[in-house]
Amino acid sequence: MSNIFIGNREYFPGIGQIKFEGGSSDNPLAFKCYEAERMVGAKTMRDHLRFAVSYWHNFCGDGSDIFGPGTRIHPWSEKSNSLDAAEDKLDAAFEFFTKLDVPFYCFHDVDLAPDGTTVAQGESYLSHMVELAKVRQAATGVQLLWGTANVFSNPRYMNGASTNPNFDVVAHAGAQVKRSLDATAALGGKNYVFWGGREGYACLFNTNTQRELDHMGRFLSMARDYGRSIGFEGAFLIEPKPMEPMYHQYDVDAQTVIGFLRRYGLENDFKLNIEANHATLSGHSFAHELQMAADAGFLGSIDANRGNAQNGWDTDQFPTDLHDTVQAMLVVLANGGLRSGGLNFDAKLRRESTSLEDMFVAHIGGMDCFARGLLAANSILEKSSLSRDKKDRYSSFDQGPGAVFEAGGLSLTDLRDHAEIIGEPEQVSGRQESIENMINDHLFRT
Ligand code: XUL
Ligand code: CO
Repeated sequence: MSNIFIGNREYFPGIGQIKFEGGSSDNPLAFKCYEAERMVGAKTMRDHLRFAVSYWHNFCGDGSDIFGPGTRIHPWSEKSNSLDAAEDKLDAAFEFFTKLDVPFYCFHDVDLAPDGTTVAQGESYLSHMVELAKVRQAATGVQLLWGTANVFSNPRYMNGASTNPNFDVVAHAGAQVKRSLDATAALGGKNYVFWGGREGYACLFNTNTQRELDHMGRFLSMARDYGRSIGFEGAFLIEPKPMEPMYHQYDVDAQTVIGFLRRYGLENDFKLNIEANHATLSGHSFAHELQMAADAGFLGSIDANRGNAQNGWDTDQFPTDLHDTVQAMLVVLANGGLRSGGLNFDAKLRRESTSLEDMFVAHIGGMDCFARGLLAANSILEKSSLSRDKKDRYSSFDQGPGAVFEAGGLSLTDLRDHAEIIGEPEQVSGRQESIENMINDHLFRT
């Protein structure tokens, strides 16, 4: 990948190519563990982790929150014409991707191009920006992990997008998803994401949940059919989240979404994009959500971030918790990797982190955190007895009546008769503490 910036302005002066310097380096602008070409098992770190930078948090978000305006000044947002500003933002984004040396990025339609005041104008702005992005992708080798439509910010979506009670709003959501699918396909996107930001309700009294869920199923089928008709071959991904902004969102968690996809016949084209902070919002752990998705064959991609143990909202902090990343990478490795998915940092700087350098530092920390998680998980799988012990724990189902039970060959009466014959089962320790200690031992060996 060449380290270039296109256009006539450097947006991150003084910051060069971020390099691997190893664990003894004190340089905040260097990788301590992530070494893109290092082999871990059969693949490089780059191919295992497939890192992506999110367009919205870095190049659009400026630190504003509901209590106050932004705190970061973006040199790419100076132009008053919104299309000119979008072009500058694109140059800044590709400079950032290449200096950080990430293979992928992700965007919403309105991150890349201004929304426009009519459907046709929005389409033409987006296709203009797609042509520019295409040139920059070709020049740098950075690829699109996924595209998506922002069908939750515009006030028209206050009661939902595909689940809106007003068909006219559903049609606008269709127009936006169509243009976003066009953009994603044109840029060779590996996946297309649906996060149902306002697909849910604020008040059950005024909501026909059955009809809204049917509408969402219909809408997603139409999007799938359109995507396939224009040659998009990637995976469609649903990103579960239980709440925020709505009181209740339909895509609560992995198991809920998998049930929904099967109910509406979408299981062959759709997978899940699991976000760490959404997992904890739904009362689960990040690893739990990954495991549920992987078990059912629905693990598509990951939005990497973390929440905050003290608050109950989506803080979208950069991942720094090694236990989280080890557990996540154990699931990913056992799954045989992320395939067309990747690790997208759906994470934002704190409002108080006001320097543009902080953007690099935050990503470097997140990348090192997942690289350490990868090394520890790989070491656990290769050198410890974890996989074998887990398998042995279920050995009573590998032969004899246990195997017949799994195959569906026993009745409830057969279970009763077996219980009477064997008497009280032998007690077997789950050895949780021993496993937890072993995981820490491997973490500090990497
Ligand atoms: C919101 C969220 C989104 C999706 C894409 O919580 O995670 O940024 O990832 O719309
Ligand atoms: Co997300």
